[in-house]
This record gives sequence, structure tokens and C-alpha cells, in this order.
Amino acid sequence: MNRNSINPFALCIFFFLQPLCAFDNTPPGFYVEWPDHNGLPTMIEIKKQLDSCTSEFQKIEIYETATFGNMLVIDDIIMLTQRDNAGYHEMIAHVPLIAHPCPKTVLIVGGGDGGTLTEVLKHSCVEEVVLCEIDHKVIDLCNTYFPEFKAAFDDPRVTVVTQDAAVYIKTKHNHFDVICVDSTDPFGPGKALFQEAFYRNIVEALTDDGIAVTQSESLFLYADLIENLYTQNRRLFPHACYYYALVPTYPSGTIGFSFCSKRHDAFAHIDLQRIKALDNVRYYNEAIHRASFQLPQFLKERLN
Ligand code: SPD
Repeated sequence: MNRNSINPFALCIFFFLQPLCAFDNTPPGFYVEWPDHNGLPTMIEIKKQLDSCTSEFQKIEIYETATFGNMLVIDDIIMLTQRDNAGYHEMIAHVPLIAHPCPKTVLIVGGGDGGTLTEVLKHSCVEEVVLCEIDHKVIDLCNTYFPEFKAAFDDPRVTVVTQDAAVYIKTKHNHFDVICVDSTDPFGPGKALFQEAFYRNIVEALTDDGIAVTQSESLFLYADLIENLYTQNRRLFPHACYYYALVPTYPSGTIGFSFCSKRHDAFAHIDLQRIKALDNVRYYNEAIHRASFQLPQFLKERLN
């Protein structure tokens, strides 16, 4: 056969395989999060995988991305990147802590990466923080690959409890001024943290004027979940609402939180001096605190 002619065997193979390849359009060098609960994949360019392990509870991976720094992925879901985690961690911590006039005791549920812990500790009024993380492997890996959060674990105000928070919280009554539920998504180890029984235990664990905020997903992708949590929380708390932050590496670029408070609304105690005293803040400010509770019309109608 002439060197320049096309091999008919190769041609057959190409036409056989080509339709199969069309199902995987992922460019090389990209990580794709495409969970089966939504049709909107999140794609991020990566340089390499830095580490991975399967713990007793979940698969944990660390990647070096091209432009977002290191990235933590748990059970194929992006948890955080170095570049854009401030929108999430500052909003889950500073909104309830500033809404409370004098928070001294704080519980972080999950949050083994240390990002929320780092933000909570910026409040000088806080005297005690318990971080309850079910999976110590998350803490170990993140201490290596997210060194900016490591110092928080050495703060004398901090106690780390390695336990299922759904069990731990039942042992606490009238104890915490603020609870931040920094959970994974509502399946796998995180599922129990989205159920009413857990929220009832939060009510018990909070002090009389306590405030809890819980990771409550994207308003574009999880409106049903948000509406259900809101309906439930209105029965459990005098103040219940939803607020959100912009985080480009989460599905649809946003993530929100349920705000649940026994006495104080989200704005009554905003203290500009306390906000000014927060060190090295990249996302949170007074205007963002207020604006993050303003919802698009479609969600407002569902939460009425
Ligand atoms: N869909 C991803 C939600 C992840 C929320 N938790 C992130 C943990 C960061 N501390």
C-alpha cells in the first residue's frame, strides 16, 4: 500500500470509536465536577493531583490547579480552593458572629480544613471553639496542603473533637452562642446534617440567644432543599432566613446558608468597630452582610 494512502482498517476503527469518544468532551488537564443531581458541570484546569486517600468515610483528593491554588475534593465534590474560599468561610463565620452581640462559645460542625476555624478565631470576644469533624484524615491532609489554616488548630481556644457531629451535638445543652455547620453536600456522611432531628438538637445546644448557620447550597440548583429547610426552621426559630455568597468554583458560582436565630435578627447588632477589627478579610464587609440576605424574586416568592 502507498505510504500516503489511508489504511481502511484504521478508518473502520476511527468511525467505530469516534461516536463513543463524543461522550467525553473533557479537555485534558481539567477536573470536572458533575454530580448526578444537576446538569451543570463545574470545570477547572488542574496541573496535577498532589495527594489522595480513601478514609473510613470518604474519598479525599488534593489537586494543584492552574489558577486557583490548591483544591480539596471530597467524594468527587469540590470543597474549596485557595483562591476563592474566602467568600464561603468568611460568610459562614462572620455573619452569625457579627449578628450576635457577644459570642463567646462557638461550635463548628465539619470544617476539618480549618478555613471556618481561622475566620471564627479573628473575633477577640470568642473564648472557646469546638471543631467537631467526623474524619481526622481531612484535618491531616489540609494541614499539609492548606498551610494558611494550620495555625488555627494550635490556638489555645480550640478543641478538636473527632466524632460524628450528629451524635456529639446531643451531648450539649444551652452551651454554644454560635454554631456554624460547615458540611459537605446532603448525601454521604453529610446527609444527617440536613435533617430536622439535627436542627432540633441545634436548638437544644444553643444558648437562649444563640445563632446557627448551616451550609444550604445554591439557590439556582437547590431551591427545593432551601424551601424545605426554611419552612422547617421557621417552626424551630423566631428568626429564619437564607443568605448567600459568591464562590466561582461551587456549582452555579454561588452557595448559601440558613440563618437560624433564637433572639437576634441578622442586622440588629452590626458593630462597625468589630468588623473593622477583623484581620485580613477579603470578602466580608458591612454592606455584603446586609446585601447577602436580599434574594432574587423567584426565591423570595418561594420563601414567603
Ligand atoms: N457543593 C460543595 C459544598 C461544600 C461546602 N463545604 C465546604 C467545606 C469548606 N470548609
